Amino acid sequence: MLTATTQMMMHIKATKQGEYDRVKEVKQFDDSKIGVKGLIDSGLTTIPRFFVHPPETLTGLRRSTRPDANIIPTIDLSVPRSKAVDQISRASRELGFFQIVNHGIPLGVLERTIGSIKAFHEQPTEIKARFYRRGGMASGVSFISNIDLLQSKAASWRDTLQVRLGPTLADLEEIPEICRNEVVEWDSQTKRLGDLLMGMLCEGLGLNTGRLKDLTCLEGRLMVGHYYPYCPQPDLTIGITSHTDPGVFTILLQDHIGGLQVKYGEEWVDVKPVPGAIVINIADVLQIMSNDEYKSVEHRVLANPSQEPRISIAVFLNPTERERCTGHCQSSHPRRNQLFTGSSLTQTI
Ligand SMILES: O=C(O)CCC(=O)C(=O)O
Repeated sequence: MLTATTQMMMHIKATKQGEYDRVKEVKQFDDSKIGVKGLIDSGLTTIPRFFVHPPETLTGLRRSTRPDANIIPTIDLSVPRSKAVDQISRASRELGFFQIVNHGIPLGVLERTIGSIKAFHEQPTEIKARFYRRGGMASGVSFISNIDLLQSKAASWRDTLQVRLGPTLADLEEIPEICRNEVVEWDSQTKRLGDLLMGMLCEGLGLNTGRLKDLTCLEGRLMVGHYYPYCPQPDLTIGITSHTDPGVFTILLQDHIGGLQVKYGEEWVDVKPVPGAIVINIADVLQIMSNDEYKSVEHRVLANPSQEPRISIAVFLNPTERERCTGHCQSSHPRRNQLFTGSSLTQTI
């Protein structure tokens, strides 16, 4: 019997020689459940055509060459709180991104968390395939290659494990055993850190420390564990296309490989991996709630040219009662919102 990988490879070969049927090729890839990692493991040396992005995405895909490329600040949380709040507030207003060190999460936990997500993705396809599901997270867990595979114009070079952390953690039996303990630990660590940062971000706006938390902003939490395998043609595709995050803010752990870039004016700057650091970025809801004081900024990840895979783990913080936070405002450039209802930033609803 032919394996899913062999069938997939035969199909790609056939379509290379004959007519290109994009819909069929995408479906075959999705049905195979092998993910991008499976393609690379099968010995593929050129990327399937549906991963090739249009020129507007591919132009300027390179690591930053700016002399001041290290523009994203690293903030030490062990300094006096008022000083850290000032630095966080400035970075959130000017760049929408910063890194933090001395955040209270031990290095061993960071390493174990990354290691467990890597281990999940490096399991045999048959094991991962049990979690491969598209269209909903009823169980709170899914493994998938390209969440938007069926809608997007071009696929991106990464696979993802998603786990719902809050308001209620996914059932423990649903979380893959290989990373279960680490995901549970990461949930409690990022909840504590999220609470701390949320308070500091409020203070940076002149608000009561608990304001965002009272508005349910710490409750909805989704974790995504990305795996960016080696890409043989990194100039033709991307790891994640340019986007902003929809929630309040994001807590991102990345390994040492690099590839995350942030829009800075008309340029893209690298978020260089700093050992032991965690990346924080402001997301759309907080930009709206802060009347554009804090910025939700476009970011992307380059396809990974290194033989070693890149791992990153994002926890998205979302309000469970979004309307209380943003009203009916859909735009990221509102005139006014529910957080600041009067002339004073400290006035609350
Ligand atoms: O992998 C990364 O560094 C960024 C991930 C990201 O932007 C996302 O999951 O939305």
